[in-house]
Amino acid sequence: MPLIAILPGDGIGPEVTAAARRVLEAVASDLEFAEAPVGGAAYEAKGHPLPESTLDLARKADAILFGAVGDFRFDTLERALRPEAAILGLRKELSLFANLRPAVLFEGLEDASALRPEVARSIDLMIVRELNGDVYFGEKGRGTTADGLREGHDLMRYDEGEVRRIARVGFETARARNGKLCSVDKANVLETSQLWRDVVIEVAADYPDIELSHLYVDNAAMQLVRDPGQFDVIVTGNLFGDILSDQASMCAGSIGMLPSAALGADGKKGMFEPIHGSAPDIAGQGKANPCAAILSAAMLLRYSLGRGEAADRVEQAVRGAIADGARTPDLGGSLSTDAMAEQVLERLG
Ligand code: GGG
Repeated sequence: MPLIAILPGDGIGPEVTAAARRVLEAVASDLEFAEAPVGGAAYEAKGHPLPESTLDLARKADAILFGAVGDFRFDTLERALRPEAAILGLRKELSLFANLRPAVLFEGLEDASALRPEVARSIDLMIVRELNGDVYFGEKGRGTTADGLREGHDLMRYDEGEVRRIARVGFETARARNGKLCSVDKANVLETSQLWRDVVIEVAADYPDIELSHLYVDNAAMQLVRDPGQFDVIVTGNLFGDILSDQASMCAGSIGMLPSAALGADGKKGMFEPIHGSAPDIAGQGKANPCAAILSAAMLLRYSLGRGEAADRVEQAVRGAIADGARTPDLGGSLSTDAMAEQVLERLG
C-alpha cells in the first residue's frame, strides 16, 4: 500500500491539501495517508518548523503532498526557525533537486491571464528549476562594514555536478516534450552563470536531437510575456526559477493553477506542492483555489506511483471544470475551495 505523507503547513495549505487528498482518494482506493505538521504550524506545535517526526515520515513515505508554508507572525524569528526553513530542509534532506513546474493555459482561462488572449493561448511550457543550490543554500550572514554599516550576504554558488544533473533533467524533459530547451542564466554578469552555461553546453553534446538556446534571465522574463509560445522547456537555477514560475503562473491565469513536483535522482520519489505560498490573508475563508494542489496530486500519481492513467483523469477533470466555467475568486469567480473541488470530483466519473 503506497504511503502518502500529507504536510498541510500554514495558511491556505490545509484547505488545498484536504481538497487534493479527496481527489487522490477518489482515483486510488489503495493509498495510505499519514499527516504531520510543517512550517509555522509545526513551530507552534513542536518548537521547530521541520520536526524530526515530520522528517521521518517524509523519509519513509512513497510520496509527499505538501501544502504551503509561511506566516507573517513568524517574521521576527531567526531564519532557521522560520516556516520557510522547512521547505528548504525537506528538499535538501531528501535530495529533491529537480523541480518541475508546468505552466499551461487551460481552455477558458484566456480572460484570467495577464496577457492578451491570443498571446496567452500559446502558453504550454515546463520550467525545470534547480532546488538544492544557489543563494538559497550558499553561505549567509550579517556583519558590519568598516564604516559601521550593517551588511548582509547570501552566497550564490553552484558546482559543476549540481549543474550537470539538473541540465540532464532539462534535456530529458525536452526530449519527452517538443525537443526545445532554453537555459536561463545571467552569464554576462555572474560567475555562477558562466559555469552554468559552460556545463549546459557540455551536456548538450549528449543531446544532439534537442534544440538548445540560452537567455539572460532579464530577457527571459520579458520574452515570457511578449511571446511565451517560443518556450517548450526552460532550465534554470533556484532563484531565477522561483521568480520566473510565479511570473508564468499569471500568464496562465493564476498562481492558483500551477502545480509542481520536486524530484530526486530516481525521478520517482518526490514532494508535490502548489507553487503558491500560504496566503495568510485569505486563510480559513474558503477562498483558495485548490486546482494547483489537485494538479500536484496528479503529478504525484504520475511520477511517484507510476499511475499515468489516474493522473490523466485528474488533469482532464480540472480542465473540464475550468472549461465549463468553474471559477474561484482568483479566476474572477465565486466558488469556494470545497465547491471547486466538488466540480473536479464530479468530473472524475
Ligand atoms: N507551496 C509553496 C510554498 O509554500 N512556498 C513558500 C516558500 O517557502 N517558497 C520558497 C521556495 O519555493 O523556494
